[in-house]
Amino acid sequence: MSKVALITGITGQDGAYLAEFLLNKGYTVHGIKRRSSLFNTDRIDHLYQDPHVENQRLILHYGDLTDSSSLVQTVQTVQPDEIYNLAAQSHVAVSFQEPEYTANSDALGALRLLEAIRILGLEKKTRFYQASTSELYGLVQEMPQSETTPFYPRSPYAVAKLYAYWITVNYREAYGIYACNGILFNHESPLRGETFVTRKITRAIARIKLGLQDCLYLGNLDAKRDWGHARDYVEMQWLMLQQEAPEDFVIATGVQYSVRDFVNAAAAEAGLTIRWEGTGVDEKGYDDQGRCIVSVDPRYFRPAEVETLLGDATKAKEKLGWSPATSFEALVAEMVREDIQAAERDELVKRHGFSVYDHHE
Ligand code: NDP
Ligand code: GDR
Repeated sequence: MSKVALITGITGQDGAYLAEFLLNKGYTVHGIKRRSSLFNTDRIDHLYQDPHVENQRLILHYGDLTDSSSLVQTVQTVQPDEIYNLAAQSHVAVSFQEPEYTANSDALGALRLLEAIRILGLEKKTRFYQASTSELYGLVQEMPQSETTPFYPRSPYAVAKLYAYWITVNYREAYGIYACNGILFNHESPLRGETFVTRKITRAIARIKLGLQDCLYLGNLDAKRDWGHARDYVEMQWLMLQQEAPEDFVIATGVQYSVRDFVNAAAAEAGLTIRWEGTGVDEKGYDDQGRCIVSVDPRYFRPAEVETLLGDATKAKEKLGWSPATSFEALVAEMVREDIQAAERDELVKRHGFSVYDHHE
């Protein structure tokens, strides 16, 4: 019998990589997707299996982290060996605009799933992975950050994830559920949502290169992050559920770059060089021909910022034998390459007289 996994957030960046990873390992994969007025399965369409064929190994269920009844029903139907709770309102800046919804989905969503395991008597069967985050460190208390670094969340998102972190630990200790937190630092890919800074940069650089966009507007260029590749990080999510005893792990590359460094690397990958001038809100980046292609826009500043994150993944390296396979340079190159291909398609469409729309978010 193949193992059965249930992934919440299967339509997101990590959900797509994890679903593919688990299918390749022989799992039957169930995913929870939200009802949307448009198709929202783009990232997993290549894995889609017709529900009319026999032995379907990828099965989607409608559900929502804010709706206990859908979660209990799905867990009961699926009887999963492993649950990966990846669903979340995952955008830090948006969490300042939707704090209550973020708490409901990101904090209480984890509780609802753990309660489903408990109510259905699956404490000994179902293992639980919680997508915890380096945002828990927020206003960092030490450099680099490890499993023992104190938390200091700086956004409604991070505060909600703090609850989810502790409720996972609590259900492990109180009910003996195999439940653990992966404290993952930022991880990116060509599947990254377009409004996170890395993808926003690679997409804009590609479009500027092809004449589809004039300027990239960004917020805090000095913010520093430890950026890895999502494909590497989902393997770790699985590894964490294969140990004898449940534990929490930091996952990170141990290397840090600023947002400005990321812009420079992406531009170089696309054959552009940027000359920076000015400081703070007046900082701008110019190309070889003196055109302003990057500009700071204070609308992207956050009410409270996380200035610097750098992870220490020694425990994962030692206990799980895990280390990231993709370098910063390779990550940037892959993202820029894929966004140039997408921009080339748009450019072709535009050249043939059709409209191409853009978002500035
Ligand atoms: P994405 O934003 O790409 O995906 C989030 C997923 O959650 C999507 O499938 C989304 O559905 C779904 N979702 C959102 N709200 C709900 C809800 N109320 N009910 C059910 N599903 C919902 O995030 P990532 O894949 O990047 O991240 C995965 C998880 O890991 C998240 O919990 C995130 O907070 C956490 N994390 C991410 C890190 C990163 O750097 N990527 C680092 C550390 C933690 P839809 O497609 O319909 O929007
Ligand atoms: P983050 O990722 O907040 O770390 O959360 P994001 O890419 O949104 O921001 C990283 C840093 O870049 C700065 N920044 C901008 N950010 C965005 N989105 N847009 C801009 O224009 C911009 N300009 C500068 C931000 O201020 C910030 O300092 C991500 C999410 O995936 C979370 O779900 C996850 O938990 C953490 O990573 C780890």
